[in-house]
Amino acid sequence: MKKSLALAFALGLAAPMAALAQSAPLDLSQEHFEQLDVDKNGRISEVEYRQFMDGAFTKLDADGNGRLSPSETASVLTAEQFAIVDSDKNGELSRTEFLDQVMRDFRRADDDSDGHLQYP
Ligand SMILES: [Ca+2]
Ligand SMILES: [Ca+2]
Ligand SMILES: [Ca+2]
Repeated sequence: MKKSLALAFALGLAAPMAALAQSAPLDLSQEHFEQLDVDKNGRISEVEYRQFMDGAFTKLDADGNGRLSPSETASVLTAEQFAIVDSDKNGELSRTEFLDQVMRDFRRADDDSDGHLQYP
C-alpha cells in the first residue's frame, strides 16, 4: 500500500523510487503537494489527482500509441509493479488500467473518504 501510492507520485514527479518506498503514503513534500493542488485551495481533489496522473501517462507514453510498454515505464515501475497494474495481463498498460490503479491509491490514502487529500 505504501509502495503503490509512492509509485503514483513517482510516475508524475520522477522522484527516486528507493526513497519513496520508505515514506508514508501521505509523506509528500510541500513542493509535490503544491504541484498537485492546481487550484491552491490546500487540498488535492480526485479531479486534480486524476488530471495530473493523466498527464503523467501521456508523458510516459514515449511513442504516443496510447499504451505503456515495460520499457516506457522502466524508470518508474519494477516488472512486479507493472504486472500488478496490467490487470488484463496483455503486457501493456492502457490509460484505463493506469488510472484505475492510481485512483485506487488515491482512495486508499483518503482516510476520511471526503474525496480530498490534505497536506498533513
Ligand atoms: Ca485543490
Ligand atoms: Ca507507448
Ligand atoms: Ca493491459
